[in-house]
Amino acid sequence: MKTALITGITGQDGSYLAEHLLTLGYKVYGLVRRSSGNNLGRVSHLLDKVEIVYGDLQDMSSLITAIEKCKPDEIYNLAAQSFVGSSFTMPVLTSSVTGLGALNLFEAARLTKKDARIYQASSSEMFGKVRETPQTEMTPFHPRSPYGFAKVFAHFAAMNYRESYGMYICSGILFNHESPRRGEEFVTRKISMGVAKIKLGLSKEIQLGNLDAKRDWGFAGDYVKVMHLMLQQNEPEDFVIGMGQTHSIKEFLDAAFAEIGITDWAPYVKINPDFIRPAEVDILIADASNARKKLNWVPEFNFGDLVRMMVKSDIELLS
Ligand code: NAP
Ligand code: F7E
Repeated sequence: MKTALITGITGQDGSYLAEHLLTLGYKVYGLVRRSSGNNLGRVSHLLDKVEIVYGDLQDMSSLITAIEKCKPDEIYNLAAQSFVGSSFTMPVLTSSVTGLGALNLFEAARLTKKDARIYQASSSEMFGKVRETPQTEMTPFHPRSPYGFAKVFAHFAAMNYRESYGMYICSGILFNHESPRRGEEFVTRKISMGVAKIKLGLSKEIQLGNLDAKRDWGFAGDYVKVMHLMLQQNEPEDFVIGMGQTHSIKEFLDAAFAEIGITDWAPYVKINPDFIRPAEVDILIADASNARKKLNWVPEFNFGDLVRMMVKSDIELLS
């Protein structure tokens, strides 16, 4: 039986990845940080199947203790301050957790379990002001937020630990992936939740920022499978993962409101300048042909399926 340690198990991806690895027969440990409230909501249904170890990416001794305890064959580093908007208001914390935190983990693994295979959650936000379209593994980075530059730091740290110490570390450069478990501050969930509230008469409007930005959106449940595949190759390699299709926020609104029979959503959407960022990533679109070819990765859910799933789930949740 293989053993995996997931940092960020309480997040969107961590919860889907834990389910996936349990299905594959893994012993799963999850690193959880201390909270004054309950941060185990997304994994509450798994608590009798996974083992929780307490620690924080900012505290290297807690990472060393966790790795010594779990002796993982595979480590999935999903923990991060992952919200781009908050990274502008908390740039130092974001750099500390999302950037230096990853380095703490690589160093802890180097010192205690150098042969563990490591997955690093890199991001399409590293491409930022894109230098070419679509983006591949070879596209240069030009991050546009503290979150983006913290991820670039972690990405290059992963590459250097691979090259300097021969460690098996892969970075998945994942484009936006969403689900009914997405945090409510992200635009897709904000829309699916807002549309559900409007449908149920609980709200009259959704307040948003820039509606012209375009993203390559997929389903998180599909994307965690590729994290596992990346750690099963003979040689470690970085991969771009996305659907290869881009949609604007307006197109997401079209599809979400269509689910409740509304074709003209303009009366329900207000622009609030508070949600416009100091710098924007205008358009992202992935060329994931390398992953499709080498990892045989085929996502099950397309853009329409995703929007339908999220709106339906939020209507059920609020009903
Ligand atoms: P998420 O829902 O925001 O989850 C983040 C996780 O990190 C949570 O479990 C959180 O714990 C944990 N965490 C935060 N600070 C921590 C710290 N100091 N020490 C230990 N744990 C900490 O993010 P996600 O959407 O699942 O994304 C997973 C990873 O993929 C992240 O690294 C993200 O940056 C990256 N990524 C995401 C996407 C996407 O579209 N979703 C795309 C590319 C890359 P709490 O529950 O206690 O807050
Ligand atoms: O914004 C625009 C916003 O916050 C998407 C994270 O998982 O994916 C995610 O980062 C777009 C941006 O995601 C609102 O300006 C308009 O252009 O849902 P988001 P993100 O910034 O793309 C990447 C790949 C990650 O790695 C990150 O961890 O939507 N937008 N109005 C808005 N965004 C939000 N949040 N709220 C609005 O009201």
